[in-house]
Amino acid sequence: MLCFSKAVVIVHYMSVLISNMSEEQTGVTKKSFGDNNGHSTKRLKLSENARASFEGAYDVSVLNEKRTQKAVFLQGKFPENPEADAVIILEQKPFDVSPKALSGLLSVETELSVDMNNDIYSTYNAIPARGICGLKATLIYPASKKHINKYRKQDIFAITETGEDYQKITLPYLEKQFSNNVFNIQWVYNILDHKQESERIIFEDSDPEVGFVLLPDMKWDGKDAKSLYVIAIPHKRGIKSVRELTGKHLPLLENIELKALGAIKQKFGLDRESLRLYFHYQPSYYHLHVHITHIELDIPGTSVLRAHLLYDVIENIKLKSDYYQQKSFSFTLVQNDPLLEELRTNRST
Ligand code: M7G
Repeated sequence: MLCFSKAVVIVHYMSVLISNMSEEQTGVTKKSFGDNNGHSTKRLKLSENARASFEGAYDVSVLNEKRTQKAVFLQGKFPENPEADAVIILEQKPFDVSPKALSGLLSVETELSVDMNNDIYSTYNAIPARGICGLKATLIYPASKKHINKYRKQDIFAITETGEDYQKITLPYLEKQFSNNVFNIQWVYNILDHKQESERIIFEDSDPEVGFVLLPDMKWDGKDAKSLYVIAIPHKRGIKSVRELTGKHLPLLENIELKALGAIKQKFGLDRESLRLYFHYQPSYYHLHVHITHIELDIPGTSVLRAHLLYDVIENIKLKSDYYQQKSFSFTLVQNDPLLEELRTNRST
């Protein structure tokens, strides 16, 4: 119920923003959205799949709910395309603790109704003024079955893949998926080609062999450095994951480590000691990329069953050029992931 009312708030807020835009800015060619905190925003180039509101969403079901993360993962449809599914993720944003935001929050504008009161203790249902506390909404539309599976609550299993399993099972499986366009990484190419998100780029080295683009991950709003989450995406195409890295990629990895750290220090004032730089194995998207997050950010995807530190990867490759072709990887897969069945049935161990 709470989520529903918050969802209504965000839909309403987006509608207000849209109504404030000029005609040239409305529809799919809209150039910008503001954000909920009234910060000025850069003008964004929007893809044709971006929406002005969630109005008319139907067949909505809950894929998963994470109470500690205060997030709900929904599946639904929009009237213009009953064939297409959407994944909508609604999350509570961290508080803005700037003096301006706090004085707005602790004011008559925040409606209080008492839930409980005993002596010096009281709790309230507090409804802040519109524009003070928003939700982060993520839309994947149209969403593939793989996206829906990714966000659906499912049992997970830890499985081990040897180097031989990768060659004989995982790689052929991935190639089949690529040819069926299941692992679509158009969003990565849009970034590398400056077709989308170019205004968000923090740093770029355009060398085709060792260069990369550094920009905020979709999960980060780019504001609070304590929740920094950026990704470094190499310009070089065709390296699917950490599994394919060898000695010849050392210049690329060292370049990312050096220049990404330099750019983050310059822009956000954060040192290497406050950051983790890592790969995911298995990743969701098979174009090599490095995740860079603030160490205090407590997020899924940093566990021993998925994250591989960039420093360790560099060191291991220096010790043995084909380390990542030889190594066995353990990782988790969800119940419905076809790769789980492939590995369970065919792997050597
Ligand atoms: P991953 O390890 O392949 O998969 O990381 P994961 O999502 O299961 O962690 C891909 C990373 O890219 C994730 O951290 C995503 O949040 C991020 N990401 C995904 N997409 C589709 C986009 C996008 O369009 N823009 C940006 N900036 N980040 C994205």
